[in-house]
Amino acid sequence: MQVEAHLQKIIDQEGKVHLTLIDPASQTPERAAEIALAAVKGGTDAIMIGGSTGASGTLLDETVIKIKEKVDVPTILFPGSSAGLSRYADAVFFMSLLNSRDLGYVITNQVLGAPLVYKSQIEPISMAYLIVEPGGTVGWVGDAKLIPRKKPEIAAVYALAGKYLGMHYTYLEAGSGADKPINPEMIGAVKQVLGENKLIVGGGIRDAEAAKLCASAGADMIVTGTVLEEVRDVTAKVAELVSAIKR
Ligand code: 1GP
Repeated sequence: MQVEAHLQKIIDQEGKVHLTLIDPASQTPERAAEIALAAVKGGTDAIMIGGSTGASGTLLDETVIKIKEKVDVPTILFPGSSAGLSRYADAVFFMSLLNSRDLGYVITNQVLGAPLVYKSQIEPISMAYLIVEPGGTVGWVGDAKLIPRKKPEIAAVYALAGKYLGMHYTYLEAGSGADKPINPEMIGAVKQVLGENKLIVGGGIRDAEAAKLCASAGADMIVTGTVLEEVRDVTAKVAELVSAIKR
């Protein structure tokens, strides 16, 4: 499956993409697959699988396998390190945390992970990963020099550098479970410099209003994770988010 081309097609046809994030460390592989199936019924376009802590090894492999047994949409790895790779997934966000102070998250994990991606059938999708205040667990683990919420121009120059380095996607991350999503001013400033390159926004998006605000400001793809672990009716919640962002 050519995942990047598939997502582009959805953007061409429906305007925006919704991504469901599942952290293998948060539930059993069986429960992860149930959440994925419910999300697909609600209209999500792909399942992202990953997390900052504990999303590796057998648990990661089994989570990917179980999800793939239940759903047909692409599975995309969202690795916290080179340990976050699984040969069973369709694609990987091959990302560099550009605003990390730790070279490990900028390039070393990518070097360590590259051979597995090369040997497997996982499709790498190049991505600039930028962490904005408050940043949450991933900001701490990734030793990010957090981009201030009210400095859209800093996010924009990082995104521009990522684009010039050849990255196709840019991900603006507020941190999983953030109180508020990335603000529309920052999303707009980043999308303006990205042009046709794709912008993903995630962290703290819990309802239709927030999703719509991010999408209207310029996000091509919206990620939701935490809220789907919290609600009883995953299908209804995803349907609410999807209908808020799609044409
Ligand atoms: C985290 O951006 C994602 O990496 C999703 O955030 O869990 O807050 O939806 P939430």
